[in-house]
Amino acid sequence: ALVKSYAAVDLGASSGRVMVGRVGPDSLELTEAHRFPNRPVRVPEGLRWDILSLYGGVLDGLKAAGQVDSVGIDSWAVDYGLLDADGALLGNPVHYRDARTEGVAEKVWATVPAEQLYAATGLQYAPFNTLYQLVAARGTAQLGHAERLLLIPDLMSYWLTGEQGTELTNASTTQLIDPRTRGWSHEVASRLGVDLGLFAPLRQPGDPAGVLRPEVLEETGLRGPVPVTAVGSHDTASAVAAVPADGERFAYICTGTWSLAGLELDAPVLTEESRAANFTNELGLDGSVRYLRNIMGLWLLQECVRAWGEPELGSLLLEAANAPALRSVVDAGDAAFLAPGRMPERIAEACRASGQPVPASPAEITRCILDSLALAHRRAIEDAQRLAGHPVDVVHVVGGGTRNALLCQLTADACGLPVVAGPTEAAALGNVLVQARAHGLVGDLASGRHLLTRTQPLTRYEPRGDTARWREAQARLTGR
Ligand code: ADP
Ligand code: LRH
Repeated sequence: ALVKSYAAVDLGASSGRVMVGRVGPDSLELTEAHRFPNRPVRVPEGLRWDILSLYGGVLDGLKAAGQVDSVGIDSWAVDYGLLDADGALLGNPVHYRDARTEGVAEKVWATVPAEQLYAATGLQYAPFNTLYQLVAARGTAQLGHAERLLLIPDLMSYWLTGEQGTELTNASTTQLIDPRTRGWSHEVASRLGVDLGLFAPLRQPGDPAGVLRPEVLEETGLRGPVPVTAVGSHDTASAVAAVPADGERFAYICTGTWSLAGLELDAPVLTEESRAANFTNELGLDGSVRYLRNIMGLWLLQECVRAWGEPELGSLLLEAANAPALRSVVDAGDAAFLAPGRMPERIAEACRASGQPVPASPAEITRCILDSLALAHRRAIEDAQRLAGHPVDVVHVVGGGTRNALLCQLTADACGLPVVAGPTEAAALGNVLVQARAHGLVGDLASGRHLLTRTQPLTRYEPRGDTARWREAQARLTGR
């Protein structure tokens, strides 16, 4: 049978990887060619991505992947590189956790009120939305010299091919796209003085995005031509494309550095109630909308583990499983946890401030984090169903957090719904599926998902016990 190979470059906030997907008429096999750390660097001017080291990792990964029929690239959202008139990168891309956007939203809302901004773009408030970053950068020498802005996956694609574009799913995280027309919001841009001419023309997932440059072929040992195919270049768009759901009555949680919890809809929800609940409408494949809330995710644990000197995760999670349940919880949706540093202390402080017992040992703090994440998952999925009028029977958990059985079980318990966990490398699989589809190997979103249910290992967790305990824990945080 005919089998094709696709390289999926997937850059997450904590690691980058190049995966190879082998796709046949009824088969899909994913293997890891190369994985490399993604370590942000703090320089005097702030927190930056080490973009050249990431690009080096991509090249190493393509070399390790060997001959493939196409390459697709996805990464975390919102961040970008600026190019000068010669096409050279101007400085290191700013990390979305950098402090430069503090206080910027208030300035933006003085010109375009938050209600109007939501009605026009459907994007939840997050300090790091590209729009706020661009307003924060106004007047800097770097932005003054910029002729082009490329989002991170588009920048990688440009370096690999020499061709520029702005892929739509990731563009929808800039807060400069109208989710109804799926085109630029000229009004928001002009009222806020953002030059849309900085952006390269929009591309749709599945569009051709050039071929690997001769120098890239030489460095990776690949035989040309190797096409690059635009995929859902926002990692969350790719991950949701690989949710192995059947039908429409499902919620998903993409768990990694973040937890992105919500629904797939066919139209945005732009009500005032939805804005107040901080739900976002990001654009997905085939006219779909990702209606979700950003939750701090395993970032909370990553930062603690870093503070504790990197103890082994497996034994820490075992101890956490035996620690008392729901003793203290924090609001895992709170942007107060966005910045790096002092995470165990910040979590302890939040517990103290809400009058709960203060977790002290790593096991207790880990349990507090996982209970808090499960609680935030519950709340997001409950709110999303209500706000969108879209009930669900099952919660699909994908991403790195599927390795955390305790988190999956607690999420099932908190939601009072079965959790189906897997695939772990969902973003890479969604990336592969869009490439395979562009080359005529798989059909629509639903048939790609069906292929996943037949080929990928999935684990089911049934809800245990009574959701009243979770309601009570929620009341400690919000009184509701
Ligand atoms: P991102 O794409 O945002 O970089 P991932 O989807 O790779 O994130 O998920 C990373 C997270 O997965 C880690 O923070 C960690 O909590 C979890 N994880 C990874 N490996 C394991 C493991 N062996 N056991 C439990 N959790 C794990
Ligand atoms: C996850 C993610 C998420 C964004 C955040 C900046 O990697 O793309 O969807 O909100 O990074």
